[in-house]
Amino acid sequence: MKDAQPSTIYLKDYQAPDYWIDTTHLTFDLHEDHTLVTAVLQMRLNEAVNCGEALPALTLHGEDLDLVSLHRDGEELENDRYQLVKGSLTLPVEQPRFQLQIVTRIRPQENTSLEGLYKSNGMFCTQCEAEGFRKITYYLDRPDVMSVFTTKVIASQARYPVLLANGNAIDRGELDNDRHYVTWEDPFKKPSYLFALVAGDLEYVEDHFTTMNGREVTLRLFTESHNIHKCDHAMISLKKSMKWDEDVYGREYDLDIFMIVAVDHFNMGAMENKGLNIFNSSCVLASPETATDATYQKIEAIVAHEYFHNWSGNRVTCRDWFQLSLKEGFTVFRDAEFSADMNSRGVKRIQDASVLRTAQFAEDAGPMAHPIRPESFIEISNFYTLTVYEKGCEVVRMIHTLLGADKFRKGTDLYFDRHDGEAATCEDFVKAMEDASGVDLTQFRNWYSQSGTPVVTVTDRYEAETGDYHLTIAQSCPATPGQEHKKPFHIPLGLALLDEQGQLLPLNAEGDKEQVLSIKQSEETFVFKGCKSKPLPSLLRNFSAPVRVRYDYSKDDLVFLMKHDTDSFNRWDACQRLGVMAIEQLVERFDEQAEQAVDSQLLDAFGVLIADPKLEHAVKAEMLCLPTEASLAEQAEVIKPLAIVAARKKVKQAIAETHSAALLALYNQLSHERDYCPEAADIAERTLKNVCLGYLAALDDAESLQRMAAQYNGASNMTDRRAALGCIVDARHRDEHLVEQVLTDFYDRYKDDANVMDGWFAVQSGSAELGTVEKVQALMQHDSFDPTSPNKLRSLIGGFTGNMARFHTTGGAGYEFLADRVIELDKQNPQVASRVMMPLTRWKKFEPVASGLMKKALQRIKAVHDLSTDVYEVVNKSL
Ligand code: 0A1
Ligand code: ZN
Repeated sequence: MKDAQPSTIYLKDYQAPDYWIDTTHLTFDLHEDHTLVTAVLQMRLNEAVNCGEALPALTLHGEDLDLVSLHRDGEELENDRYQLVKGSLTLPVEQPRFQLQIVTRIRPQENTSLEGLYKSNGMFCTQCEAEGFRKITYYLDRPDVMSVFTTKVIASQARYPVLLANGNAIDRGELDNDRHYVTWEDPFKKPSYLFALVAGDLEYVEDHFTTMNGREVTLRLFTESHNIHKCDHAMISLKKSMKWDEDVYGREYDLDIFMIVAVDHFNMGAMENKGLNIFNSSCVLASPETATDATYQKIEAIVAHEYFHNWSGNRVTCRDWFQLSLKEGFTVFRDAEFSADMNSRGVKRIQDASVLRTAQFAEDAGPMAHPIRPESFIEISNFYTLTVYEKGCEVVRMIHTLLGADKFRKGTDLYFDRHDGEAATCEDFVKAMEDASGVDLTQFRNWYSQSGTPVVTVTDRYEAETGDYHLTIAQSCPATPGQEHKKPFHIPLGLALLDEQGQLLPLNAEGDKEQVLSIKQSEETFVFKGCKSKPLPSLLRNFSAPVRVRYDYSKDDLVFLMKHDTDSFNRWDACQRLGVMAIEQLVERFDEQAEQAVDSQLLDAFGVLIADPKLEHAVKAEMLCLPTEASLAEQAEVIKPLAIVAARKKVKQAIAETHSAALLALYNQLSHERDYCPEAADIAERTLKNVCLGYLAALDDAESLQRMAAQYNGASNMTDRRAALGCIVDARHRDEHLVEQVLTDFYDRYKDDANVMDGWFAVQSGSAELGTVEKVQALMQHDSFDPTSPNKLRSLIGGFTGNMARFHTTGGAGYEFLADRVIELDKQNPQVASRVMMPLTRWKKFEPVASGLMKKALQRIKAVHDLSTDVYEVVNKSL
């Protein structure tokens, strides 16, 4: 419990701090039942804020701390000289510069929230973003207070041979009682959220990187010894990232050493602590036998993301947490471009746009909708969202599009130059972009302050006599909580026009065949001259803005775009739109229970697609995937979960039956033995092969079952084994015995690997066939289920809540199960509790019965006494 009466914090109330902390000396004395933390802080009045006579009292943040002693300039302050209330320590100040010495006792062993200092599998580690440092010592735990940190870590040599903190190691030695210490010094000023410490029995792999100015950097990746063979991919990814940031942004690494530590218990993916990144082990460890292609790509992206934060986040940090997207949106953009350069650019764009349109659009349409720069919050941990990260990335991408690559680079150079060593704002970023480019971004700033997904409605008219083509573009944005009316956005809209042969038409006198229209008005019309017949518009090319586009495409139009468009994203999108139309048609008449035929145009189009010899494997694989259930739900007016599941399944089956021979031929063509390699071309082949396997599985016959079993048993890598496992589990109605057999086999092979076991839980709880609430409950009791591990909770509970067929099953048992878990988890780990409950917050969009039951489950959570601020905020905003 963080706060008795959770209060709302507003961006408009931001005030600079009264005091700065120039230096921070920390000593951690780590013991088995407690840790003693001694903090020595050199404090200085912030004269810019306080020029009055009296020195303001100093209030430091602190949570769950035992204050052992407090000294100011060497004088001990007894407890009548300071005030200790929940969450803070206030003391009088007599000099503009003074030293504080604060000793606190904390209990990392009992810290289940995984914020601050805690233990994971016997090792000590920290997570301080956003406000975890206050669980370590009393401090100005806010990102605009930047300090030079020195950290001495003392612990048992036998239990914790490795002692790490930020920066460079400057001293080490042995002490009495088998204890030892290492002192670390980080020369760069940083806010407390970037502090990190690790103590454990770890091994490391080491490599080196020579920077563009010839500096040697040691790279070390630490894990428990049994995982040491799984670090290669992360190390390669790190070196690629370091080189890429030099080449593309001119950014060089700045310390002598860069360290990554893998920990099993971690609330998020990873954390960019200065010089000492801490990673969820699932985002760093990989071997061909244990990690899928998707995991390999995730690792590459997250290693890059955290590394890139060294500049976009650490050297230039955020003034306050409302500016979170300043570092996150920008860094996601950087890592997305890195991944696009390392893999298939077209596919990366499709995947990112797909996540955004499915999950971020849903967030923007839900009760927690917020702008990428929120205006208020109760609990900042609830704002590490798809909106701040992914939409924030899209906003930076739009700046890139509007400025062009060269001016964008000038803008980032200016931004880093101007604000190096500072805590900056989103406004500082936009201003640097404007100043460096001369492009006016005044109206563009609405993207930072307005929430909701804009709707761009496009209509057109062709005048045969003149050859003029009129394209009218109107924009609007639905109301969102606290924002009834929106101002028009500045939207870059990628456009091309296709003639009847599928050729791109010149759009202007210069002959450009692609253009980015700069849309600023609520409605505007563009006229294109010299068209011999009515062209077909290719709109929002490369997903040039995070908006919904409405244009009245006929099915013929979509089939035409699928074949002829030169933009991978739009080819894929045409395919998705066709899929949505076909599935929605069945959903609408689901209640009538009448036999309905699947749209023949879709079936024909998929036939052409499967046979297309020229299409890149990776793009073909994406295009062949029908819209997901989640994306269909997002696009539905009212969500009918069971109808969506049934309709989608039926369409998939129809595609499989109509094109079984071609799918099988493609599957066979792609099934050849070779050594595993996580490179783009190989990944694309495996992905396409497994998409085919998925369709063949939908045939639901003995032959395909055999094929899946053969792939499972013969797999030489986890990608193929997992794909087959998923198909087999979903075929449970055919062969229950086989399902049990492969699940047992998988368990026996991987039971000692926590990250692989996450997948074993997820595949069961996420299965339409297997994942009943009773099954999930039983799995929670399984020996390999660790209820204190966020990864396990996410796999099992998250797998289940994403299982549309089962979570929304009649009677609401799934909702009640989730409410029970949230209530229970809230005492243990509020961040995870508030995240897993998100699916319930969408209750208003569901059909009446489901909706009412979801609301009831939320009300039960709301009625609980002493909710954490995390769950309190989400439940109250969603009811
Ligand atoms: N800054 C990290 C994400 C992160 C945020 C919060 C955390 O704990 C509450 C942990 C990690 C990133 O963007 O990767
Ligand atoms: Zn980040």
